[in-house]
Amino acid sequence: MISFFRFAALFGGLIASLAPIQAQTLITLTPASVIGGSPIFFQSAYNSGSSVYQAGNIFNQQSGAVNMSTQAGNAWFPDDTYGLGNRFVTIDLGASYVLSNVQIFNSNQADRATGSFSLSAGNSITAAPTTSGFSQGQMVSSPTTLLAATALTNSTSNPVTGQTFPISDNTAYRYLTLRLIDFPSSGGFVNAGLAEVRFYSAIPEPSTYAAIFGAAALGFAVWRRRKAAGAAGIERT
Ligand SMILES: [Ca+2]
Repeated sequence: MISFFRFAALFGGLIASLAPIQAQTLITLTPASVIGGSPIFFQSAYNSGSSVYQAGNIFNQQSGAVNMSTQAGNAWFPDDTYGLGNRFVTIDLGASYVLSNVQIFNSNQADRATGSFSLSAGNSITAAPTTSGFSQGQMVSSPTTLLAATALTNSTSNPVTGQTFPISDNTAYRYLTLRLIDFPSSGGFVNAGLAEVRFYSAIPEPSTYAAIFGAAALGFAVWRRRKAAGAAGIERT
């Protein structure tokens, strides 16, 4: 008969084995997760009918290698027509998360440059001011800085090499602002080529909690059954 202590030890081992998953839970986003940013270009994925590279392209390759062999439609080349203040995107994670890190695939092809970015967060949004007749969608209200100016290095390889940046803030946030700070620009576009951005949560997804609870309930039921069998004189080992 399994003892309660043995059950507790087994369950403890299960929890310990899940610990690495907790630090690397991907929050899967889509182009529609971008709810604000550079005028007219912030939403959805690449529009093949123009030369626009929309911000939604940073969330269209959320698993596997980030392939830039067909660069059009895979990256965000921010519009810089309206100045530095417009080099940002507002991201809706869909729920509040404590973030453990952000992974950025910065595709700097031969005609691109390096620069730095910042990341801030909050739990409420407000309509962005309309600039030159264009709506910029939503902005994060009173954002907290998660990452101050942080350098992004070149990746000229294909697939693009990702760079991972740890986030130490333990507050759960739903909305993020990703801002490009000092990339040079030309021809009205910032010379950055953000291919993909992936956010990882420090807290298990609800499905992970369900798995933990399910395993605990199953283990406890087995323990109770064996205990009952033992009390009835049917010894099982
Ligand atoms: Ca992409």
